[in-house]
Amino acid sequence: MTPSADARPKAVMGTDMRTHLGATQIPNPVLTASGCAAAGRELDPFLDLTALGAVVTKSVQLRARSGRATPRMSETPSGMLNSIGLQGPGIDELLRTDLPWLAERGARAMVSIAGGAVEEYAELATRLRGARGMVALEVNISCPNVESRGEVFACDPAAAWAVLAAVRAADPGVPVYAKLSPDVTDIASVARACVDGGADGISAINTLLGLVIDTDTLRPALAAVTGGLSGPAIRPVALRCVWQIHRAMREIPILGMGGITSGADALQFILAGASAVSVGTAVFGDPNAPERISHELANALASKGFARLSDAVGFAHQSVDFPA
Ligand code: RRO
Repeated sequence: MTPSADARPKAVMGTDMRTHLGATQIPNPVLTASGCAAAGRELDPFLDLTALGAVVTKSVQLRARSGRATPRMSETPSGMLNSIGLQGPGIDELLRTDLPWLAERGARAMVSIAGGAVEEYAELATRLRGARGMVALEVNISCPNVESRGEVFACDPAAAWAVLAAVRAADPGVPVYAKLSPDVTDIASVARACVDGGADGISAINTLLGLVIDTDTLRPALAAVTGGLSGPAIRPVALRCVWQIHRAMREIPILGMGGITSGADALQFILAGASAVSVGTAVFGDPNAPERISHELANALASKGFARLSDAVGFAHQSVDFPA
């Protein structure tokens, strides 16, 4: 249920919530997560899009795509399984309607791009160069619902490097974040390959590959059989990934996500090493969640004595001697 206006927590005066996406400063560390609200219009009646760090748009491809067959969503314990399959209008339509709509409202856009080949990512980055309102690119190399696992570039450091190097060459100036999959043995080595390729930061994590079987039909619940698991069920996995990436590369900014439903959840990601967070699955139950969580996070930071968000980034690593 959406909290009433009066019940919503208000930010404590004086908590400095400013952070960065690459070199670009943003006023609020809470962003939407790609895929849970298209390009933000659905959320507009419920929150002030301009107050968020950025709206992260649904991963866009070169051409429009209808996505996977239905059913393509299934509820799971503390989460959700999806096999949307990159449904979307394609880059032409995003540039023609969605990005101008966000820019006219003064909302910042972090544009998520996805492709089936390195060249497609490069072409998308080229098409988006200088797009009004775009503050960063999120390079989605980890969608679990692609035609073949060979397209999950984030499962192979060399392939991840190649995508990020191509995007960096296509647009040398834009802040670029690589979105990674938790379904790997060593996420820190994939993150390092992305940074070596030219990424400014890391988005962690995408959904985990999962399966639900319907015990009435005795068949998989999703038409595509497998799907991506999101929601609070994956939060400890996401937090572990953020922790490992921060431990490996302390200077690299991380956009943390995975089951964040409250300011306390967001604070965990900040303490693990994220300098911003994305809120995704929570908006299905509470479309005001990103705004609510940003106020709750400010209050949580203030109550722990942090005058600045930046002072809390990675704080939990202090005096922890374990290697990973
Ligand atoms: O569209 C999807 O099926 C999808 C994408 Br692009 C993604 O990155 N993660 C996910 O769980 N679903």
